Amino acid sequence: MSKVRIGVVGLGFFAQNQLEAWRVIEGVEIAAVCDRDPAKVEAARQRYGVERGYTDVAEMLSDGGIDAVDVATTPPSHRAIVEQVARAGKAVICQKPMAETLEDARAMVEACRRAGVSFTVHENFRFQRPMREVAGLLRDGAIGEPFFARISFRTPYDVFANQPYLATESRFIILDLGIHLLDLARCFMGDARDVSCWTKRVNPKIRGEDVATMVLDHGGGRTSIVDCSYATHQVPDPWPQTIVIIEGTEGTISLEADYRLHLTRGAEITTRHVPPPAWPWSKLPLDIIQDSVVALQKHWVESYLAGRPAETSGEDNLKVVELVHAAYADAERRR
Ligand code: NAD
Ligand code: 89Y
Repeated sequence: MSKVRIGVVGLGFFAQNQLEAWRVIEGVEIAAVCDRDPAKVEAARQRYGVERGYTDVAEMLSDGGIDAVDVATTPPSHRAIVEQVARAGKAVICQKPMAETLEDARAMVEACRRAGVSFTVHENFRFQRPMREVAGLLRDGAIGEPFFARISFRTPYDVFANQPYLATESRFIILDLGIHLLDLARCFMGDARDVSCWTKRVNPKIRGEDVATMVLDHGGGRTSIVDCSYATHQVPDPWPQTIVIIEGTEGTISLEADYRLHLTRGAEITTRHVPPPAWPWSKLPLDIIQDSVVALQKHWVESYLAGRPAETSGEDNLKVVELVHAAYADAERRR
């Protein structure tokens, strides 16, 4: 069977993980790379052994020979590129956040629906190995009916060193990082129907909020607290780990730092160590995210070949984008 031919657009900081992952996944090949910066195109062509390189998406698409486009540019460019790819009739994967505004996100989902192309968001936190384990326990009924969750990501990590654009955005932590945690909350507790939110900027050198606390109503008395901070003094720094607690009618699941997963039922506790598998390019402590990229992209290939939407389809992810904007609206109302 011929390989699925991927064109990767945006060859910056995070795309390197996506390119490494495509290389180890069976049944796909990187057919072309594209970035508006020619130096990055040349570097990616050399490093990943890709013949075709472009500085313009339109040119890459018109040359043909591509089945799907993986968009790893920064958010302001997402809508235009996704719509362009949809018009060309190709499947599209787009990094989170799908778009900066709800209006753009809705338009992107609609454009792909109208063009009849599959649209997936590269929402990878739910593909982290420990998160798959937690979801599996919930699915197996290990704690009965879940009624409370806390999903927490707090760190002093200097995230702006690798991603300087995050310091200048008027909206930072919910749109960039909270979006992953809100998706996890949905994944574990079901869709949310309401969100309350409080935000704060602690770091005076950045423009947006770097601390957020959100309370979600999942219906039927189920609630979750989703909290994140890039301003927390903490030693050792858990970055980039997410801490999870889920309480259910028959037990509690607790994912602590260093991937210790506890399952408590009555007076009994069982503990497992669930670290991510290592890849040749894994770089501690980012290995958890790097492995999730492989897992998501493998899932995408399986879904694409089976002709079904991926778990993180555009339509599904729109619900997370809606939550993000509802959270900002609530925080602004309180202010
Ligand atoms: P980056 O600035 O390092 O790279 C973006 C690249 O896109 C740059 O090389 C830029 O030249 C290129 N680009 C921008 N607009 C373009 C256009 N119209 N055509 C062609 N190339 C264009 O950014 P990054 O930190 O790699 O972030 C990229 C995306 O990845 C963002 O959406 C970010 O939120 C996401 N991200 C996800 C994770 C995760 O864990 N899922 C982690 C980091 C970043
Ligand atoms: O961009 C963000 C993401 O998606 O995961 C972590 C991150 O790199 C910084 O908050």
